Amino acid sequence: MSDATGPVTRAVVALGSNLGARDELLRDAVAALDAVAGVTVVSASTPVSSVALTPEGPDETRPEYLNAVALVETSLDPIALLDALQSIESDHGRTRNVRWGDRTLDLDLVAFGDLELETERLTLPHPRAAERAFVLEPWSEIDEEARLGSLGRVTDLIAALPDRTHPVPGATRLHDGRRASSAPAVRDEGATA
Ligand code: PH2
Ligand code: MG
Ligand code: MG
Repeated sequence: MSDATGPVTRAVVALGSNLGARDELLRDAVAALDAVAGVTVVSASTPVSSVALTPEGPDETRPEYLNAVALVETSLDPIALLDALQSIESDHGRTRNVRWGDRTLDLDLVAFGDLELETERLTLPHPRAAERAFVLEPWSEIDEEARLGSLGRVTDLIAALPDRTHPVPGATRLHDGRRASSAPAVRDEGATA
């Protein structure tokens, strides 16, 4: 199905959920993403909590979001990756009736290597990512050096934002970042060094 022989690109995927078993939905989505032929999840952040953003601004009367970011390596082209994201959304009960409405699962392609693209279906980098703490903060957790296209360092963009996300007590990373590396999966609990 996928072209596994194509060049490998590092892509950034933002995950969000404000309906249902949110943490489980995000974890399932990361596993489903990793299972797509031609996609390997390199790491995925700890979920954070954020107030629902609407076209009128933050709305505390709406269910809160859990948001996270996954870094993937893919041999797919950006549209094929977008198709895969949308099919994972549908598999997890996502319906598309209200723009910016409450949703079980939202998977947004934030960046695809350094590619700049503007088509009806897909704009890269994601045109609103720079304003969204719920994208930039989890991204910087898993890539401190991340840059958002010509807009510069993600950590600098975060510093310029008025709002913050909130940590979720007891939350753990959606992907530990070891599976995709060549390093053995050794746990370091109990190490004293
Ligand atoms: N996604 C939206 C609309 N509003 N608000 C938060 N906090 N997090 C989101 O992921 C989000 C949102 C549309 O995709
Ligand atoms: Mg979105
Ligand atoms: Mg979306």
